[in-house]
Amino acid sequence: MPSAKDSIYANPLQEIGDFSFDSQVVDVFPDMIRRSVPGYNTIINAIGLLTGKFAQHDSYCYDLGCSLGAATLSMRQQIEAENCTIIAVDNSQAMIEQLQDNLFANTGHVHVETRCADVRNIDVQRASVVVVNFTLQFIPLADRHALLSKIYRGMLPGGILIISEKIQFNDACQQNLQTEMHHAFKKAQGYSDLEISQKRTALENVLIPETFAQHQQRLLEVGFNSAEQWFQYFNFVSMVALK
Ligand code: GEK
Repeated sequence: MPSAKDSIYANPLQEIGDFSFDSQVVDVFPDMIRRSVPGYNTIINAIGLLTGKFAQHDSYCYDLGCSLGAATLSMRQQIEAENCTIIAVDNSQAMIEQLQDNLFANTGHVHVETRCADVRNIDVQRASVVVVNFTLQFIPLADRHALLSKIYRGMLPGGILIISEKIQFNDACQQNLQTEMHHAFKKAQGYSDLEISQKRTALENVLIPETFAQHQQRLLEVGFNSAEQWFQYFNFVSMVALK
């Protein structure tokens, strides 16, 4: 997906409001996420490979917090199971509208249904694959358990949940090191110190990271047989949980 360059935080802002997924963000989103999330492309590719293995006949594959559909398109490419539908959900109207254009330009044999909705309000059913790629971190802490429990209950036996998150660390030295290295990653991608610091302020009350242990414990609590990390690049991880 071609994208305009992200320069939203390049100039000093009088007041930095909370980050939101509006049309200004949509226009630069592919560039923004690739230059901000270490390992993003690797994770998107792996989501396709895992979906190819786990998608079952007569089932649904969900992409929750799908943004412009990078994971959806990767899943679509790899699904061989018959009668499998991808359900792509995001509560940003601007994201869903652009996703619909992206899907129009992408031909694939797997049907994709888009929904503009809050992931907390949708039904999950007959799911063989559920992807929550950097979305849970934007859900209020108090709602995360209920959301994952609903996902678990809506999954078929043998199903997989792929969940990627920015994480934090209990150990202060690790927290400082991994944060510093994430900023080094962003600088190497061309972001200035001002852009990094203004974006951090905008995300402060919006993106709430947890530790890997908290994620793992919750996934086991809601019922998954196992939950492990398959990828980490500084303070960004991707996990797989099996039903
Ligand atoms: C990707 N998965 O490219 N309900 C629905 N959508 C939500 C909610 C909610 N309650 N809260 C946030 N979102 C994508 C990247 S971006 C991650 C995901 C990032 C949506 C929000 O509108 C946005 O599109 C997405 O979750 C998070 O693989 O920008 O760091």
